[in-house]
Amino acid sequence: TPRVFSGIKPSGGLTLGNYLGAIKRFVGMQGQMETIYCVVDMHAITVWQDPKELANMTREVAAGYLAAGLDPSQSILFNQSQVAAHAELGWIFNCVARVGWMNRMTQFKDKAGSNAEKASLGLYAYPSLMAADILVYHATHVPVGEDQKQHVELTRDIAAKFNHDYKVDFFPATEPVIEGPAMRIMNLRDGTKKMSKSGESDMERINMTDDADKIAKKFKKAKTDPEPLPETVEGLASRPEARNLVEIYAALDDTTPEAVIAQYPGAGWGTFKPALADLAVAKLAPISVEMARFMDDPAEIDRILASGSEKARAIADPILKQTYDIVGLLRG
Ligand code: AQP
Repeated sequence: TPRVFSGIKPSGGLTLGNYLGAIKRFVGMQGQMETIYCVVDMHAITVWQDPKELANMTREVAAGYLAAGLDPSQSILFNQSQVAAHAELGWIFNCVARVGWMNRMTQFKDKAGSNAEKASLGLYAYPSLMAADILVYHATHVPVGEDQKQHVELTRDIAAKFNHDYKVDFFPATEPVIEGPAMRIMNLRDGTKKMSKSGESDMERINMTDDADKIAKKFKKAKTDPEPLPETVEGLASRPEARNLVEIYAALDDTTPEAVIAQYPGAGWGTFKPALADLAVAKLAPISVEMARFMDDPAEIDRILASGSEKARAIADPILKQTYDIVGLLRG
């Protein structure tokens, strides 16, 4: 049976990239299949996190899920560290995955930068824990943005090697679900870099908690080339900043870049940017109001995460037990 798993790291405030590339699609899959959505706090600590901030950001990601429409009675919502099976299977996968595979992961290279020697071992092994997050539920579908595609492919490689080494047909081949116009939302100041929670400047990103003025200001200051919008989408080909703004508009409005260009053919930035800001405010404001309401009651968020963790353990623990049996690890 199809089962969806995905997660978001509480490594900073949620961005428009997380919303369009992940959360909005998580909501779209709810009710269609069994859905399990996690706040992956153990991934967040692969780089330094202030403990108080980590707890706060974990609640903020949960509040973002709830405010956008994830419903704890329809989806399992929880934080990773409350379900020990993720870490336990992660260790087994560290013994299945090869160092050479990890060396090919582009996200590690991006995040570790030129000083890989000083990166945490956890950051290096991150994709192996991510494979465990997915496979401890035998999840078949993982909605992610383009940036995570390589990690889901590695998950398939780990599952295949485990099945092959132990001569079993146990872990499924997971499909990354990457579709729609917003799979890679770019940084507003540099159209060749992705929009990230932990990017240097706040002006690079739209945060889900930004108010209308901030959103308008950030789009107004967003980098563009001096040309107006083209008459057809082909004209966006070598214009990363222009293409990004058109794709953001399309994703927010549930339409295609073609339709956006058809609506604003040849428009100048003085017309398009305010229209984009108005659309973003119209879509995000109701969610940010709800997020603030949830954040006012942290005990309620903690209760929802604890109850989701219990449901998650009910699926994960038997799969982990079977894995231990296959590997030959005794568990009475
Ligand atoms: N810019 C983006 N465009 C589309 N999708 C995105 N996602 C993140 N940024 C974009 C998707 O959001 C989900 C959660 O990502 P994550 O928090 O686990 O890790 P990340 O991809 O490393 O996100 P950030 O925002 O860039 O965090 P930091 O700066 O802390 O590393 C994933 O499905 C991701 O594809």
